[in-house]
Amino acid sequence: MQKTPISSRLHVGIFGKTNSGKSSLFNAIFGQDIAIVSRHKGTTTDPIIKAMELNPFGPIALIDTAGLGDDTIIGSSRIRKTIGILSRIDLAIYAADISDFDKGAYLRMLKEFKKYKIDHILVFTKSDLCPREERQGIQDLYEDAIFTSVKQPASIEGLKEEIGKKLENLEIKDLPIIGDLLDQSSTVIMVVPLDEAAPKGRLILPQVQFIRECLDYEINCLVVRETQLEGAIKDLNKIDLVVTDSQIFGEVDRILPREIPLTSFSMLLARQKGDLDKLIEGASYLETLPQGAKVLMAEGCSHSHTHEDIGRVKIPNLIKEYTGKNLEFDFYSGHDFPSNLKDYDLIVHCGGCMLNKKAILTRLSICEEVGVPVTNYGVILAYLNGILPRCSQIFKQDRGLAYD
Ligand SMILES: Nc1nc2c(ncn2[C@@H]2O[C@H](COP(=O)(O)OP(=O)(O)O)[C@@H](O)[C@H]2O)c(=O)[nH]1
Ligand code: SF4
Ligand SMILES: [Mg+2]
Repeated sequence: MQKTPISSRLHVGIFGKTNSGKSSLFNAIFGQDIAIVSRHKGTTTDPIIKAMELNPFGPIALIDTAGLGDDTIIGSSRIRKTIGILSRIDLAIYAADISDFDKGAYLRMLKEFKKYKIDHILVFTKSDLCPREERQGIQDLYEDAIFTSVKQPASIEGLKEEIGKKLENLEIKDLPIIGDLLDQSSTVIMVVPLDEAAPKGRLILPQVQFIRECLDYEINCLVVRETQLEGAIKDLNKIDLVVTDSQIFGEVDRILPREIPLTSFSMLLARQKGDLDKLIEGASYLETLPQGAKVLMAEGCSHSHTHEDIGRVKIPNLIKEYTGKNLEFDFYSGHDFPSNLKDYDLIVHCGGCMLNKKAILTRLSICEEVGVPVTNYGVILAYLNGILPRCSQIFKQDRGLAYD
């Protein structure tokens, strides 16, 4: 079976001061020695991220970070990376050395967790080094804390159980891609262009996930190229939805009779992983962009060779043509966001297929905080093709579920 991609896993990050036992905890939870454990401070330099099964919860991504409170010079760049991880994680573990607890450092980190809306578990590590009475005193003060020792496997199992419980209760859960939008036995046509951007001999991950979900929810799914679409429409008695790649929106919209609902993979993914309403609202700002406005094209990762020209060439050209304005475009890719977001009038983000839901939501709320409208590639392409209302219709039907 295909492994759950990192971007679909809930992310759990381990934080704390250097030498507090973070890497030891990471290895113990993971069940293998991956991170380097050392008596010397600052051994873990870059965050380590590993996919694992947390039984019985399911697939997660576990992250070991470099310590905070490091007084060496390289420490500061490590601290930036550690803080950068906060924008991606769903749950934090704060590792505090029981024999050297720094309450101030814990409270400072707690502020960061609050800022990024992250629930956390306080873990007192190395509890084998602490006399029973002393431990009791700490337990009285921090009732929810967990005590671990890598020398006592049962304590690690207890922590894993607590992680599972916290994750179960998280509000951030991925919606299905399609399963909650259509009834069982509905029929959906999926249009996949085999242009030069399509990888040889296979489908891309969101397409595979889509088909798998149709099977899970017992939705009938027919996969066609755009050249087969007309024939497929004639052959089928009933079509409940057509889902297309947004690159061929215009063509599919022309072929498809009005009464058949249409949407795109990117809109389905935007709803699953982000805030579709906010992205739709963002696209409408195209109407009010002033002459000389600055637009940021932001990509979630730097390995987007297959669709490089969409963000760098196609969408900017379409926007210029649509608005008739002289606009300035900047391009940015990577895990962080640039610090000068305020300088922009509009941010157009990629689909974020390599980002987890928390990372996307953090990016959207950063845009909101600085007051810059944000939309994404799929939504803006629908808007520019004049078919956004048609493509968002399917999300507006109130099915008594998360979206109305
Ligand atoms: N006795 C004891 N030592 C531990 C435990 N966990 C970590 N250590 C030791 O604490 C030191 C720092 O551990 P490490 O995991 O590298 O800390 P990090 O800098 O926070 O990643 C190492 O010498 C570990 O062997 C524990 O549960 N019990
Ligand atoms: S959509 Fe964004 S995150 Fe996905 S491959 Fe392209 S640039 Fe990377
Ligand atoms: Mg370490």
